[in-house]
Amino acid sequence: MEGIIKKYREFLPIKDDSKIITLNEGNTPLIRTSRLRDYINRGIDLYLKYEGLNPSGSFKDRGMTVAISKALEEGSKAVICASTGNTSASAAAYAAKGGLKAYVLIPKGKIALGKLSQAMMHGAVVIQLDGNFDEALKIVRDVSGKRPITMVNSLNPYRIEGQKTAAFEICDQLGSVPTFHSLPVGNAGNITAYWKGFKEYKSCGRISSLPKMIGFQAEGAAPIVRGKIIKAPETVATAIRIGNPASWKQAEAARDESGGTIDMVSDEEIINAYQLIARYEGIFCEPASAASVAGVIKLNKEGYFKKGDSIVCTLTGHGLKDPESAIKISGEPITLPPEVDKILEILEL
Ligand code: AN7
Repeated sequence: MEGIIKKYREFLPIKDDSKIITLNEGNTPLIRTSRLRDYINRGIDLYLKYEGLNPSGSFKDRGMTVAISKALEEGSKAVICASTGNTSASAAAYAAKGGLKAYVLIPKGKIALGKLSQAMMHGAVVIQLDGNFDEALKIVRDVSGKRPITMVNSLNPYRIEGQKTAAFEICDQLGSVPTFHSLPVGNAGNITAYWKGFKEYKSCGRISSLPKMIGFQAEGAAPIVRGKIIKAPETVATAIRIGNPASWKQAEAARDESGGTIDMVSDEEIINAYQLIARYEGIFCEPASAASVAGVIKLNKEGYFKKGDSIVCTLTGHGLKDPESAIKISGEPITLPPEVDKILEILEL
């Protein structure tokens, strides 16, 4: 099936087939963990939804195919977004495919290199701000009201519509509903979208229960957990370096309606999970994505899960987005002269 719009057409507000812009997003693997599960808790069943395998390398593509298709349907010629990186990469790619002009506002020096390279390669106008994501989003909201340009942040309802299809896919792949669904939380669009998706699948009878939604912010960027706007958010997980999430209330509703929780994890816990996912499961995700697993590790230590619980963690973005973080925590490679003896010495076999 080509892309999430064709696959989940009946759940999406697309009217004009000729305006569908897709890069064949979705249909990402749901991977059952073994070594990572054994490390955390042998009594649970732990799955990773590897959204880094979307065309631009993140879950944003599910929302962007719908947002860009609708922008074209509505006759728009240009799109704009604020971004910690992945939204800008996805918007730039889908705008390129759709022949739309894209403007992206990013916090200077605070987005991972891979994401910046994508936005630039796809021909977006990249505007770096001496400010953070929250300030960039405020400007984008202002500007899109003053000019004929479509905002493609998750305040655009079509983004949420597309992203909810990840919840459908998980139920289809699992053949059931997980006990818990774990996500990193930044601007809180994705947790809102997943909860909407699970609820819609239940109301049309495709599933008979709902998961508990568990979301994780970074300690230095945890407005929902702390109950107040964070003016200067900081975390190694730059994707979720957000102090005033646009979908704050909807995230709280997902948490409360599902009986889940929104908690925070430290940068150290994020980096630890980032490394464990790579070393135990062979899956490379970006630091923000690892917050979902870091959160499960944290709650597990508090005895939150019961024997037999199934947990799906969404790995929102690909590890190659942020090679600098990976290299920084991995230490120096070994340097040797090109001699067999020297290599044999270090093999430890
Ligand atoms: C890898 O690109 O906000 O809670 O501007 O890139 O829906 O915001 C990215 C967010 C998690 C948080 N993981 O999702 C942006 C942006 C990754 C992300 C999130 C983001 P939301």
